[in-house]
Amino acid sequence: MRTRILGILTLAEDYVSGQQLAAQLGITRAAVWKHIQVLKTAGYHIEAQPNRGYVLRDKANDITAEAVTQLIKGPIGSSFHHFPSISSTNMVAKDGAVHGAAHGTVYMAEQQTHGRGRQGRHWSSVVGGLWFSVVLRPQIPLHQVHLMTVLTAVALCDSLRRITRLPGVIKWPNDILLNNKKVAGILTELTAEQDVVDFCVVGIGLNVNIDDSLWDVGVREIATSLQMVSGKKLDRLLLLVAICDTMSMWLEKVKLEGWRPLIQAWRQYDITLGRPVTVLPAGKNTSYDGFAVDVDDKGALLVRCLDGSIQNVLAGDVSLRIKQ
Ligand code: BTX
Repeated sequence: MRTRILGILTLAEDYVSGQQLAAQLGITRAAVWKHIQVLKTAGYHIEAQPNRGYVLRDKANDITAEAVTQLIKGPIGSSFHHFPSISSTNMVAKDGAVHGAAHGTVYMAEQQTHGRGRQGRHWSSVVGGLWFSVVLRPQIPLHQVHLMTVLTAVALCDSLRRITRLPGVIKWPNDILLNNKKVAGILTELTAEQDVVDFCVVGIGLNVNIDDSLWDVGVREIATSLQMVSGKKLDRLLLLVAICDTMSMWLEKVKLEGWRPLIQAWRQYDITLGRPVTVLPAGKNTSYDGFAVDVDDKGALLVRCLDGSIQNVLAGDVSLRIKQ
């Protein structure tokens, strides 16, 4: 609810009345007032004027463990570790998980010196982005772990739409694109015992307030940031809390209703389906062409090959290139 209030105030040009907020959110004006008090305690500069309503003055807020844990509703992020600079949040989160970090613990850094992508690739992590990793103990069989990447990608797209109105889409399995350029990436790593996932660490890299002059030429050609697309600086705290809460919401929904609603949401966001693709299996030099037809209940992409056979392509095993 608080992130929704912040979302409305962030996008508003002027004061928003308590009545308007209450009507839009389906809560009472007194409840709106209470949420605003918590937001102020978390550091948001919200001004209230009788007869006019509320206005958010500083639209970007510092990320601190106190502010995050005050705003977070679900288990993801309820334990939060914040570092100015570390090697890789995935590495620190894996170490934390090995030493017993609880489900939902988040490790975040303002910058990473050795940010990692899949298959040992480098992930540029300069100041201004959101670089964080979530420890998950989802109690699922090993063959379903790819669905954690799917869940995170859906939560990212949901949050981007809600907070920024930017139409992020998923390029299977782990890229979020805006204007055909990569705005976010997801790196899922796991430890399993006897076919059951002990824990997995989902690393999320989201380019928020980054100017492309900070990137190497190679990254500049394929990447974008929310600031570059929207033309303004965005509130990283609000985005972080929205992503964590949306992940919590989807994990709960999956527990109650199974994977189907998640896969349906994924289908709406994915731009890979129905497109010709080139699949490059991990560690191989030869690729094959096909047509992305669907995703199955393990999170595998189903690719119809040129000979008509169907290949199940699992996240982490392949790179996909969408032909223009
Ligand atoms: P990936 O292997 O799909 O993408 C890596 C590729 O993306 C690189 O080879 C480069 O071409 C490009 N790239 C590098 N940096 C950026 C950037 N900032 N924006 C867009 N494109 C870029 C994607 O792997 C998974 C990335 C996960 C990153 C998070 S950050 C928090 C956590 N900690 C950590 O070390 N990794 C994860």
